[in-house]
Amino acid sequence: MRFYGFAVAVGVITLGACAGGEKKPTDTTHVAVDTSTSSASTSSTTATTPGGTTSGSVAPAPITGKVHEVKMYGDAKGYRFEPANFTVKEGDGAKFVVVGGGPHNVAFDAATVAADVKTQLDSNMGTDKLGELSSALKTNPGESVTISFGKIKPGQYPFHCTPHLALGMKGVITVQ
Ligand SMILES: [Cu+2]
Repeated sequence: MRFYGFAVAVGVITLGACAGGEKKPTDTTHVAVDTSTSSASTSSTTATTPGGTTSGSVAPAPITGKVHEVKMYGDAKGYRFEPANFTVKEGDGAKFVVVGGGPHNVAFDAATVAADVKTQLDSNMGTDKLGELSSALKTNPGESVTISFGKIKPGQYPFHCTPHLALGMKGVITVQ
């Protein structure tokens, strides 16, 4: 199998060399380069596949359970979500409402969200976003961000407010 893969790789390189012009005399170099490239090219192919775009097209899963209300404050007591740490069931939703001190938003740190959950969670946040896993900013009291936890696997999902992260405006949603 290893030989087969090697042969294919060499074949590709040879074709590439031919397509590019004369076959170069530095075959040894090409083979050496290719050996290290072949595994890398496999992963780069995966990465190049529009995974982000394709995975981003997963349909949002609607809220089928309870909607938990979270207030977003910025006042003398600081910038905060209330409650900051709460538990929902899969299928529940969370509605984050600006009370004051905006602009606020709701964002998840992509590094803390499993790859297979990220796509669904991002989709469940709707289309009014700053970017992946990051809602739009809401400034006026009463404005809100609603997120569905439909089809979201049980686990802990740390979230924060992008403008006020450094000021400690963050929390953790536990999905049961
Ligand atoms: Cu904020």
